[in-house]
Amino acid sequence: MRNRYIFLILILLTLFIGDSVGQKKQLNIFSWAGYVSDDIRQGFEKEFGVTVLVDTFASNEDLLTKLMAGATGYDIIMPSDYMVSILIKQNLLEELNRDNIPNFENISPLFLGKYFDPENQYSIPYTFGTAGIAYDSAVISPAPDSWEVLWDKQYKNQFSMLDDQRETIGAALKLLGYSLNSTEPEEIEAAKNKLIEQKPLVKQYKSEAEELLIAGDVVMAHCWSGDAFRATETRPTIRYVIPKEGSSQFIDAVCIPKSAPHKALAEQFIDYLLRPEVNAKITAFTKYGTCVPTAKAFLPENLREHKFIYPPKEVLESLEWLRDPGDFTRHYDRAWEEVKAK
Ligand code: N2P
Repeated sequence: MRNRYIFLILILLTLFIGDSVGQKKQLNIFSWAGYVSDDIRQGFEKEFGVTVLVDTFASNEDLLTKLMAGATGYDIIMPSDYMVSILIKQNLLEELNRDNIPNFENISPLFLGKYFDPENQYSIPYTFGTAGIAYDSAVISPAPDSWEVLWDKQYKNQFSMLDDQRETIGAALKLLGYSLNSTEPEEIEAAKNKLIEQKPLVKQYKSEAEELLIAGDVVMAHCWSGDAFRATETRPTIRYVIPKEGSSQFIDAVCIPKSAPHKALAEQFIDYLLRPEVNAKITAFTKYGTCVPTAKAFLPENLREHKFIYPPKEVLESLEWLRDPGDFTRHYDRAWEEVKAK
């Protein structure tokens, strides 16, 4: 009899403990690789008594495809500027309730009211950066200053290109002297042909270029500024250049998808990210710029004004934002499919 009681109590205890663990709320983030540090994740988990899971995508188009295919379960997503406008148009984003995000006021006005979400009803900025070329100065000399270097046969199989249709078609468009946002079919055709011509030289199309640079798999990469910056920590001879023909700049945003299961928690997370000391951790980890000026006080000197993050004025003037080309997107889709299929 006594044994039976003990058995029953054990079962009840297991159920109870199991249940309270099962009840822990989960915040599901869908983001770029190398964007949410363990530090940020665990800080939120501890303070709010929840679990945070991070899943990654490699491009804005990947994110869109998954959301359009009905992916649910994500509470936080991190699209770039032009993709924010596309997601708004597709009615896939939840409006943010500013009352739940008091730290919104910490954001610099420089990063608010942009074309992709003029009232910031759906997005807050996470980081900003550029695309360019990272190269190992111990191997590549003279220092490249043009996209042309990515078509130079002597670097066959030694470099990677972003696995990103807008960025990579964009690099070819820029080399040809066109806009990143061209809506001229002949210009897209010319960029496509340029990329097909380049393809035999490319070691890999990969958006997480810092991994290739750090491993020494490539000595040059079409990549984003923060990823190049991160690679320099392991390989100090790595440099980053924004080609003279111009390139792209971006703001990556934080949004809540319409289908988010935990909206209130997602808003708490956004507010948490906007605390100056937490926001500083974003820059310290990703090596992209902070949109919260008071975060700079928590950053080491070298991250406050670094040229990888803050290019000089004449370089800034050569940058374009990627924009939603509307129905013309299918020309980009098709050109990219053809390049990848070759
Ligand atoms: C970080 C990727 C940066 C995203 N690994 C560029 N929008």
